[in-house]
Amino acid sequence: MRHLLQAVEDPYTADIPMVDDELIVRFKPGADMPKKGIAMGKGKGTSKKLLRAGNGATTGDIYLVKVVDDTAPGGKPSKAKLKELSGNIKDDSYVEYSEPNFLLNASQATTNDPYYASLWGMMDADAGANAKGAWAAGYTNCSGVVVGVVDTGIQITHPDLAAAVWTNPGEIASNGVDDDNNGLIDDASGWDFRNDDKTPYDDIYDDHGTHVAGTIGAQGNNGVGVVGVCQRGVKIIPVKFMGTSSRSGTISDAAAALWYLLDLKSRYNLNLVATQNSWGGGGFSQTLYDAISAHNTAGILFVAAAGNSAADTDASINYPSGYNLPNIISVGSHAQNGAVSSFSNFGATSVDLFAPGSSILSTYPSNAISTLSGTSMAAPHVTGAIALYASGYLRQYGGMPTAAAIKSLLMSSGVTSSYYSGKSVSGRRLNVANMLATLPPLISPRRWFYCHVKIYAKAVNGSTPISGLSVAGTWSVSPDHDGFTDSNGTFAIERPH
Ligand SMILES: [Ca+2]
Ligand SMILES: [Ca+2]
Ligand SMILES: [Ca+2]
Ligand SMILES: [Ca+2]
Repeated sequence: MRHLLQAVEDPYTADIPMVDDELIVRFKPGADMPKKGIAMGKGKGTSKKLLRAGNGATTGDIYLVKVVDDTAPGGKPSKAKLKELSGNIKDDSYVEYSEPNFLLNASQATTNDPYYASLWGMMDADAGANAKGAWAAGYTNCSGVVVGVVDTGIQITHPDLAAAVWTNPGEIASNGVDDDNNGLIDDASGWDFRNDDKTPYDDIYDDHGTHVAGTIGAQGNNGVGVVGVCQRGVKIIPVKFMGTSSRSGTISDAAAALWYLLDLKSRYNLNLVATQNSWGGGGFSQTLYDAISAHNTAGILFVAAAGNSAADTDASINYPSGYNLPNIISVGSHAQNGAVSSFSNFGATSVDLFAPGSSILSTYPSNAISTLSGTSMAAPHVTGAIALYASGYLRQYGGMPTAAAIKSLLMSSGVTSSYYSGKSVSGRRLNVANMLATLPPLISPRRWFYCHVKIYAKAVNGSTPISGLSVAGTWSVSPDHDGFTDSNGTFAIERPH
């Protein structure tokens, strides 16, 4: 069976999380301690733990083996190196097999991020938006989906954010050349429209955008800081238009940021599903209205903070959340007990829904984390939910959901409460698990491996069914190895992420 599994897919090159310096090794019966030591040594390995003792006659011992790469900083091997070390161990005649120690976190709601328990907005207790429930159903990954964070800058080197920062595929960083010919030199990781330069992070005053970005996509299960609604996979385009101690910007720079994102979407065919806009002020601007309208035409949602004036915005319009455009989602803030936050704007026709915004812990400049409150903190919970749903939909159905369908689902899947009736269009607060529950369930990692074994067994034996297989017909392995088709139709198998 092990050979079938290994042949189906090279796990060391696929996007499958594993402990980067561990292998699981099973020895053959008769391998004594010195022989095991020699075998492990061939892969720069030492015993970390005896996982299961063999019976001595027919089954050998199974060990967790720690390996090191002498040439790498900290001794941590790359995936390619881990594969090489595993192969060296496997080549020893006393070794039955050597395989990766996969991380089975995909369906785990709990992560190892140290401040996980403090993220009430992500939880299923109290009035949390229950991203945890979506994670528990296997939806942790936002791969394939891009969002634009239009804000102050973002600390793109933050250890909990770096993996989520979008990279411009057409731009070579720091060569002084506008490689993709979009008018901006070296816009390798977004752009700073406030200062007209390539650095989307400048100083501590880029705290607001850094915090917002973390709620969307701080890396999960990396042992660092917090976790965003998207535990991994999301790509955030940092588009700075506010800054300095006032965290202020201009309509002209905000519009330029939106035009930039619109161009990137079409230029690179990005699944840019939403922009995150936790800012407001000014009066009606035709320029900004037209820019957001152009995003509407392109199918990009515009998630906007409803504002922090504790005001009824049906009576006094807040911009940009109050523009009358179908792609705008205006988000108010609620507290941990579900009540509308004291500072939050509200409006029966001008605020679409509420989300967690009081005392929200997220990423902060200088590799830190910090607690902030505001509708600014509520909106990115919604943007993260949109990205998580869109990515799940993309994987299940092979295409992106429409902006209108996403907005409709957001509005209908939330939790109702008297707190929100008369104060919002939906009368609801965000519930991420309810959104993702409308997608087909993901299968468990164990089930997935089983299916792959069967696929391979069929593939090497042509059209003749192998005894013991439960599905007959002519199969073909799909290009991404995530599913197969049989003669009776298509049956997709989802790989948990
Ligand atoms: Ca460029
Ligand atoms: Ca360049
Ligand atoms: Ca800058
Ligand atoms: Ca983290």
